Amino acid sequence: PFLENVVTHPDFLSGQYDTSFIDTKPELFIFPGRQDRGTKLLNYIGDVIVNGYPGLPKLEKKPHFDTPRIPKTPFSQPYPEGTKQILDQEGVDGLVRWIKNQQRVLITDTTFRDAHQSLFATRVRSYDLVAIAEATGKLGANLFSLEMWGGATFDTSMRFLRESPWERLQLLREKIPNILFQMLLRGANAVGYTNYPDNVIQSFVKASAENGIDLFRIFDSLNWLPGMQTAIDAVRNSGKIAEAAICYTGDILDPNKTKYDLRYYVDLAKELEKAGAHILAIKDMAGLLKPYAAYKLITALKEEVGIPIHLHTHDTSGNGLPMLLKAIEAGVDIVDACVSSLSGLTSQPSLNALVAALQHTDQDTGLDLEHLQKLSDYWADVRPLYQGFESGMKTSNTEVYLHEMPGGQYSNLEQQAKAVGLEGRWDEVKQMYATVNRMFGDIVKVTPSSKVVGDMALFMVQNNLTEENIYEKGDRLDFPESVIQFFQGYLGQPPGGFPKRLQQLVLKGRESFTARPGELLPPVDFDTVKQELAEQIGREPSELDVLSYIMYPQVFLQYDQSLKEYGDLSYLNTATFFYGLRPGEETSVSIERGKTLIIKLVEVGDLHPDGRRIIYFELNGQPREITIRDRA
Ligand code: BTN
Ligand code: 3PY
Ligand code: ZN
Repeated sequence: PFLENVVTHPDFLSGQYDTSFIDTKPELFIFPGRQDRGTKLLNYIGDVIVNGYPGLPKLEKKPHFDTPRIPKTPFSQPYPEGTKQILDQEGVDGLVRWIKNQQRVLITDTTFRDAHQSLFATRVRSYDLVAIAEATGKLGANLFSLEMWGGATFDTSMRFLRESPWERLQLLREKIPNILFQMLLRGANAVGYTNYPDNVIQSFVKASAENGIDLFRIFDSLNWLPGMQTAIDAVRNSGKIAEAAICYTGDILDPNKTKYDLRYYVDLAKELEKAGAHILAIKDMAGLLKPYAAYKLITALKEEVGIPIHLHTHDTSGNGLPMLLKAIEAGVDIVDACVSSLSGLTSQPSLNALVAALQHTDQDTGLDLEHLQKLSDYWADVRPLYQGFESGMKTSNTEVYLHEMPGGQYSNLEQQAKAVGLEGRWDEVKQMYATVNRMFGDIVKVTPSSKVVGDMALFMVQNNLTEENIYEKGDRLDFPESVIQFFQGYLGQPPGGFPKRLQQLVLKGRESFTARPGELLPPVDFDTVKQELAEQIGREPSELDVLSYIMYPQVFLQYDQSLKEYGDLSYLNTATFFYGLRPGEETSVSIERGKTLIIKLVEVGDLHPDGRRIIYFELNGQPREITIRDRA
């Protein structure tokens, strides 16, 4: 709805239009035409001022934000050498040897990816990441890695932030040459929600490696090994680190939960080691791994596998830090945390607290608490800019042990529930999420399987379905597309298979399969796609554009349309991007080295009878008027 012209109109995109489309929707055929960058930016800012930013409530007045404090000390000093140099000089095997030789526990900082994915729906912009990148490289040089890409960031950066995920990677790589870059890769789903053909996975991994990713954390949303093998092989072939993940669910200490017991995890770990993993990850995406369970799990895994173990969790229950400490006691090699001002709740446990807890022990991390404080201060200043995307969760909550919702899903599903009219029924949705999991036979819930459970939960609450009445009412209902595809086998096979009765109810005669989807999907012909895309966007796409388009066709086209209409918005500061300007306020936008635009809002004009407003700006001191349609 934001980009309103013909090629982004839903009827046009879905092919549901005829020639009367032009007569009934003339406003969609007004194109901004060829404009200079300044005018394009004014159009964007004008639109945000008049209509607000989609997904944020439109405020009467732009809130005040403090300028984030960027630490000054490190800029004159060179980057200390870090793990990136070990990898580049000694290769993957050398790095793995180095990990094993460390007495201390190593730490991955997830601030640039999972922390904001889990706290505010993955909305952090490149602008705010790039601004703190150099300081992070210098002050955090003793970190093992930065998780800074993949997961939901690829989608959201184009869809909501109108910026290129690839450029983010390149910019950060330039500014952080010393710490390993880590991404989250959803196995055969890459960074999407559905399986892709094998050659797409291979090309995507290759491009990610070439543009700066060193370590790939690979998981399958059902813990189905065949869904991970192509990605593991592709990462190994790129000369990068293949970290294969076990997604943790249930509770190995609970004798009533037998489906995912210690044996299950140990067996899977051995399979992943055999499959070629350089590192084993325990991916506790919901924060279900409890402290004493962690001790037991890590102890067993250290006995049974030879590769280093990397532990990831979420602090939703409040048990995150004690859990990490028990895992460290049991000998885990690497753990994930994030700067304290973005830690806790559905995010990771606090890096600062962990570092403090280990000071003066034989596990001392070598990280400097004062340095980390500076990074945390920066993010404390940035956080209010994203407040509108935060969930309502105020405290940690052991309810997560009941609904088992991944941290990265919580704030998103809450937004989705509001969007489909279930505001005020969030408690019911959470309950239903647990019910759906039971109905599905107790599955691993992580993107994309968690999205299927979430979609089904919303669907059931909306349609007043229950575990009991679904078999009568469900005959007449079309289930959500993601649920149908899940039961067909498009996300792979869950341990123990699908519940047959529910599968039949959902599929209504459609066929299902148990083969690996990647084997059934024909390879993508990149040249053909490139031509098709060139025609759609009217320019020669880069290889990276083609990959983005294959991953997210509509989202990429919308992003490209945004580039044409508004230019590259990644240079705008975040307060202006989300909230525009207030009358009299001025902002400077450095659009390239040595080229700065000074934009001042003078006044917002009255609403004209035709629904338009004139916005009076100054651009580099020259008066400029922009006409914006008020969609209120
Ligand atoms: C600052 O100067 O304080 C913030 C730096 C932000 C840099 C942004 S990131 C996206 C865009 N592309 C660039 O090369 N620079 C800006
Ligand atoms: C993702 O796939 O984006 C996740 O963070 C899963 O935990
Ligand atoms: Zn996570």
